Amino acid sequence: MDLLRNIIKAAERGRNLLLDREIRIGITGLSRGGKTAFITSLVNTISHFGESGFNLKIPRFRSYDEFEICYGGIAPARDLSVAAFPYRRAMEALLSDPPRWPEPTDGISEIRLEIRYRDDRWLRKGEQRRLFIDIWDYPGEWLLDLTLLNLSYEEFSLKIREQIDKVRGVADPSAWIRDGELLEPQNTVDDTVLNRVVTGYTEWLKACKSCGLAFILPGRFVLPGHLEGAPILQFVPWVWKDLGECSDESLYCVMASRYEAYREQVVRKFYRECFSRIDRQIVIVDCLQALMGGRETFMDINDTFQILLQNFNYGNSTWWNRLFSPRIDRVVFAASKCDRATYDEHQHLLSLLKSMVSQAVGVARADGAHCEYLVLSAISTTRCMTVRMKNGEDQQFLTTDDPDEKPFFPGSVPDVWTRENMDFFRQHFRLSNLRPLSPGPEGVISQLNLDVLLQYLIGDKL
Ligand SMILES: Nc1nc2c(ncn2[C@@H]2O[C@H](COP(=O)(O)OP(=O)(O)OP(=O)(O)O)[C@@H](O)[C@H]2O)c(=O)[nH]1
Ligand SMILES: [Mg+2]
Repeated sequence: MDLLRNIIKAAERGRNLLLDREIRIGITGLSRGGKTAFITSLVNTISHFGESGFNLKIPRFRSYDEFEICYGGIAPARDLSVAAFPYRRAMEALLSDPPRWPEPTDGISEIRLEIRYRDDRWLRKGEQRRLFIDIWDYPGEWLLDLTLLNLSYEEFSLKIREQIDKVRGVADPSAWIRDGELLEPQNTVDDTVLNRVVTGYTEWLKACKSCGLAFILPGRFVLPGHLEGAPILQFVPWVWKDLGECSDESLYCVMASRYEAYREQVVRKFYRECFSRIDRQIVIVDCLQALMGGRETFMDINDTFQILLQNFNYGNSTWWNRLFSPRIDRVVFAASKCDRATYDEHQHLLSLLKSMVSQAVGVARADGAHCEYLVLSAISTTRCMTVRMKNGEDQQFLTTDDPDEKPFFPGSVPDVWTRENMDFFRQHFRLSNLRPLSPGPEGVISQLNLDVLLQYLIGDKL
């Protein structure tokens, strides 16, 4: 019976794919980058599809009117074994008084959206059709683990050794490295010493994270989820003197085999669940935060995304490879949280984004994917207004919902990153963590450029 059900499910999926009725969008973003806010905003916008006058709120999603979209909403779950994306909880937080941000994510969740529209293809003219959109959310800390998919334990250790040298100035690793000198790699495991080194290594990763660095590996060390305390997390990269032969029971081999188990049972499973069959991708980058973190953070993010994107399949998508070997044919690189700058600074923010992900874009383009850039605010905290000053010049300011907050100019965004620009930005830009604007009685989240994104990501799929 189960077999029959699986066959029917597979056939249904094949049919949906062939008719382009299903699209899987991969959201790629580091921890606190804005993934959950983005998914919440996307679900919110799509849930209002079909309401009278809603087209005026998303004017640059041209396909909306062209295909007479008449409905959008959350569809029944695709996979009953995966947690549902907590959309209702996120909306409750935004609708509370004062509005709150959705909680940080601590596990994998999934949501399936449905859009109904009119088919204009000649054989089916006028018929109503449906497009399903599948999206996954996950803790940003786990994303980087994908870079481990192709690294052996030795290569992983080497990467961390290089990273130590790069970031020594901002996050000091000397404590766990000193403790690690007591490890005896050729002897059997001494759990007490190993435990201390693992704890020290984890503390160092957390320190790197709090400095805004992106290269935090393995991700489950800082956010273990249900693996808290499991032996699969009891290893560290070998960054001490080179070794000769080790027996299978030796500490070194045990750590290597735990790393292998982590790679296969944790990382590969995560990849399969969230990324293995995606058609379109959005790469979310919090450029302003990275700029605040200084040169190391900024460079680190560029390197990190470049390494990360090497783990995805890019290229032209044909019906054949959609079915058997899906590829990502469109990628959007989005500078998130752009509402923290005035509109006239968005062009600079865009240039900054381009320079920041230049290497990563190269990876996707080289394989034939089409790439776009945009600035995005998934859940705005401000409105931008223009004021005519005494000297006759126009100046833009930001306002919020907070009556105690006067209109303010947060500062200029540099269009190229040099050390001087970065220092100036860090000293003068006001990068505050403001409350989200209330979605109001209509329950529509205030966002910027989501319509442009929708046109690019799904406009051609209707
Ligand atoms: N101004 C502004 N801030 C935002 C926006 N989106 C997110 N933020 C801020 O960024 C924080 C993190 O956003 P999330 O969406 O939770 O980030 P995430 O990528 O899901 O983070 P993890 O779940 O930790 O991986 C929020 O709590 C807000 O403070 C936005 O569009 N504008
Ligand atoms: Mg999240």
